[in-house]
Amino acid sequence: MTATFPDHFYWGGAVAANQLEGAYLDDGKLPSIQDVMPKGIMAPPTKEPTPDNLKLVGIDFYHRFEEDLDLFAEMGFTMFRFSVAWSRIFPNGDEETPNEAGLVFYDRLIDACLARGMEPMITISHYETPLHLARTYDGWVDRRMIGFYERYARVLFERYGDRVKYWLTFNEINAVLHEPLLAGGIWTSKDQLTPQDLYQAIHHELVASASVTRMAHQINPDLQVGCMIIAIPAYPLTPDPADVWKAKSTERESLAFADIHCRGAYPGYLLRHLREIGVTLEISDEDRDTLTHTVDFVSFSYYMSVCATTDPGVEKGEGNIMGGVPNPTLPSSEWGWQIDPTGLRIILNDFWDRWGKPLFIVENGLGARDELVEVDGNLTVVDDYRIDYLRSHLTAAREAVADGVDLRGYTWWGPIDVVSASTAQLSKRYGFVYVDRNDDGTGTLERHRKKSFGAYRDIIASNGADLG
Ligand code: BGP
Repeated sequence: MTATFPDHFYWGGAVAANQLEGAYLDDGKLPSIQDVMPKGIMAPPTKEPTPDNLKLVGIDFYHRFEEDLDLFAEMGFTMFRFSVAWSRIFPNGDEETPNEAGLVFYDRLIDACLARGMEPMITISHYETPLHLARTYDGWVDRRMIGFYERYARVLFERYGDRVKYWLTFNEINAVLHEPLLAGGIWTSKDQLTPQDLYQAIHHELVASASVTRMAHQINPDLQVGCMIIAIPAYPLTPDPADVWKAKSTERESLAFADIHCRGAYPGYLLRHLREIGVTLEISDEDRDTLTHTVDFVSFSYYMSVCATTDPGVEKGEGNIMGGVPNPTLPSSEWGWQIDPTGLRIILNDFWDRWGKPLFIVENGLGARDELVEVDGNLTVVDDYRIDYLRSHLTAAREAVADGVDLRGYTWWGPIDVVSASTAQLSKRYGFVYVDRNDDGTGTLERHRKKSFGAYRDIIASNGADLG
């Protein structure tokens, strides 16, 4: 029997404010950390925003979102995941009152989604801590961040909670382990940051996440709040049990974050790790109580898998924020991310078995260089490689559903080309819609449907039955 997706499955796309909105100082916004990261994670931040930073203009979504949402509606999206730029709402982050003009922008965006039949899913914090909080407080190292974040989240829930049901607290919260500035707003450079400060910052983020989960439920019991992690299955490079254990430990670095969100307490294996590296966390009784407020669902990004080995002679490959040992059986993208549809089925099953909570794939996609060509008088991209990626991953997800996994939705990363989070390039494109903007900042910003646009539209129209 062919596997099928459930009725009412959500189909859509996902983006982050800093990677597409542009308008980085409009209507009272102040810079976020992204506005001083012109090279993404590839270089240290600059002192001030510099013109070579593509994110300052992004793809000008701030002014063109109606037209872009029309394209998403044409593909049949029923969900659109986006983030709120914290520094539009609280420009410095530590003000008492929010910036009304920033709130109005998201009123308009939410209403535009609803008018087109798309359920909004909001990421409260997606790699875009207000710059002032990073510089003045060292981001999440400072416990006062919990209060700033709670105030910000309360404003969002009270303002939009009547129209927005699905919320994610932090994008890829586990990325803070590897990229403390990006995911923790921590200004101290990676090589200077102590494990003590890093894990205390992580603790503050986890408490803040649980605290606003409780808050959302108090404000409106219908709100659904999820955690969001980077999901990267780690396979043992060899059958040597030492490699198997290494793979398990590698996965646990990430799973710990969702274990805490789902079970409401630190797992024993993480407590052991903290003891072994000499970290003593400051955890109050109130913190422990707050952590018991667990999430309604688990969401994750999935791009790739890695291998793990204890052999010191094996080199790590390129890759997503986490990196890892390359798998000799898998092909790679132009950026070294290994393409592994079966890995998606594996983690969907693992996550369902582990937490028994509904799951959302809120990011999945292929970053590739695209060539704009003319076909039948229209400019387009013949991106069969992206269509293959899409179909193979959805086939794996559909198998997981047949395995009994409670999967609720799929939002492709970057349904329209956006600036890359890791490399800050525009040439690393994920979209079904091409945006005419180049790495040197040139381009008309015009939008063009790629071949994959029609493929995704057909998949959605058939509720995932038509996977080629
Ligand atoms: C995830 C981030 C996104 C996104 C995506 C693709 O890690 O949540 O913000 O950009 O990866 O990564 P990149 O843009 O680096 O190719």
